[in-house]
Amino acid sequence: MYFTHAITRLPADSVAHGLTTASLGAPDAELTRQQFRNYLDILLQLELTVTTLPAQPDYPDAHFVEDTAVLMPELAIITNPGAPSRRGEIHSIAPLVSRFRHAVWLGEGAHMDGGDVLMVDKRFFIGLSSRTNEAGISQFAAAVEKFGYSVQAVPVGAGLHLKSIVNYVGRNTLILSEDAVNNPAFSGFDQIVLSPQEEYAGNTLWINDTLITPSGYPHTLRQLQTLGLPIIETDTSEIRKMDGGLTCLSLRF
Ligand code: CIR
Repeated sequence: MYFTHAITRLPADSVAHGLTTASLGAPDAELTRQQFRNYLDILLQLELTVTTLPAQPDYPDAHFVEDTAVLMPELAIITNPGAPSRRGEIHSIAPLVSRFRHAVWLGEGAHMDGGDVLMVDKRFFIGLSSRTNEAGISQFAAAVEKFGYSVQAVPVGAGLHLKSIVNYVGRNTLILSEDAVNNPAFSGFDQIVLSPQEEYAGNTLWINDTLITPSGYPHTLRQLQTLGLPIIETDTSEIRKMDGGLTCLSLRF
């Protein structure tokens, strides 16, 4: 998958009012924006065309745009986010996504966060989580299977989303938590297993064969270096305080 575009949203001053389980204290809004700007610089350095939407102060989680849509070459799914406080975010994302892709909306009672959707070529692994339900996965599958995609549900125990604990990092390799290692869904891949103290670094983002990884996770960095791909480290301390990571901050297509 080669990406040419990204959609992002500026974090609002109200970021600290978003949802979190992290117990790491309140994020600083200005430092959040600085870390976001550094992230934009990386996307631009990778030659993506980036569209950045204005901040949405009434939706303090809205800069985690990944949760609102899933884009593939043939279509886009507009999700119905699992957290009630985030459902309104889709109304400002959908018109923009619709400029690039035919958009299919999940219906009533079907819930999904894009953070649960891991796409590897024509395969989707979708976390069955506190945010994504079976109806969400089956409606998603009905929309994408006709384009030759397979969909496999993966129950998520620990962590907010599937991609909080499993990500694709190129070279037929997944980076994943110890909990996910023995999941048969992932048996066909080479695996980089995260040490429990560095689990957060599992949210490493693979874009056009470059890896973007949070700074401050030296063991994971050494493991990633074995892949031989260029690696960019960036500080996400404030994003992490709100349960966010590098994948959440953009929609890539
Ligand atoms: C939330 O709880 O919804 C946000 N505070 C964090 C969302 C992170 N999104 C992602 O990992 N895709």
